[in-house]
Amino acid sequence: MFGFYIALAVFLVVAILLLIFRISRLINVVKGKGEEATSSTNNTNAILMIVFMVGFFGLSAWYSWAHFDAYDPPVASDHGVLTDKLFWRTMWITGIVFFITNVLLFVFAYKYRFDKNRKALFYPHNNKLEYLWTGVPAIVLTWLVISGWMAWDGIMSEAPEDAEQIEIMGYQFAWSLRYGGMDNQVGDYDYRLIDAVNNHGQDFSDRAGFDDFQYRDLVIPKGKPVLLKIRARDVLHSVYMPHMRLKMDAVPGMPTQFWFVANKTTAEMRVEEGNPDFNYELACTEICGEGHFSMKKTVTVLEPEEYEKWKAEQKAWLSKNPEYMSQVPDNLKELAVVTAGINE
Ligand SMILES: [Cu+2]
Repeated sequence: MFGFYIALAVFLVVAILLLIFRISRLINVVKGKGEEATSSTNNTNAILMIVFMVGFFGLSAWYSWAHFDAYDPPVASDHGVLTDKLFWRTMWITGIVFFITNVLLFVFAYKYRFDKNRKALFYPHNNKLEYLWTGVPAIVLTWLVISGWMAWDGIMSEAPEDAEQIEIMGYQFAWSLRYGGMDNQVGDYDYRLIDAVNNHGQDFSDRAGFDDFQYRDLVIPKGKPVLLKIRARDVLHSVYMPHMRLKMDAVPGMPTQFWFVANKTTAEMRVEEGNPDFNYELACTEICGEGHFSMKKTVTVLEPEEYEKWKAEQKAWLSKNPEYMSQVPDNLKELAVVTAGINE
């Protein structure tokens, strides 16, 4: 509500200034004062430049300060620490340059407005200045781009062999999660095998899928690589985990992936934030239809031993849906029964 009042106040001030400006112009036109009219227009414009500058920087500063926690959630992944560092470095450098150049822009527009007694200085060229303002930005930007590129290269590299594989599939309007099970490998799928029960279209000729299980939320271990295998069943969705600094589109027909290492458990973050109700979250960040808002999942980060214990308690999808044994090739049936823990 406070924000609304400020916006309203700014709007009213601008409206009043515009009216004053317009009335004073009209008075000058009626009085037939051409030159004075120009000078009064210039003065009004010059003052508005300063008003806009102060208003713009004031509101930006207020917003950045008041809502800082909302757009800077605490970081909880290894690569997130690195991308945060890159982000803030870039923010400081570009922010300072932005501030200086824009203050100069507005102050100069104010200070050097037309004055019939002042003659402009003709200053066509200066090689030193050209070198300086071409060279310095070129070096700084190259440094920023290359350090960002190297970080991206590391983040997008192949996931380690021992990564926990979890398939996350977006559809209108939810996420569905399939875990790799004890072998950490998510089994193959084929969209043509999707039916009302086999929602991931799991292909039962792949033995890696026999122990796969589904769970309603994302549960991951701390300090261990997790590989999200991302897909979409209908339209474009996007996996977003702000605390993990993770975002990757889920594209129908084009599997994507993202691997990361969480470095703080949910319990640790609850203590750190002083909030016993804290939970990491996963959301869809691609407007994918009218139910987009409901594509949210809780993410639980556990200590590695707790995670292994939780994983061992989960029942393979095949053991919960044994009728799909008919899709398992004959030579793998025995293996499937044992791996999926059917009839235990
Ligand atoms: Cu979505």
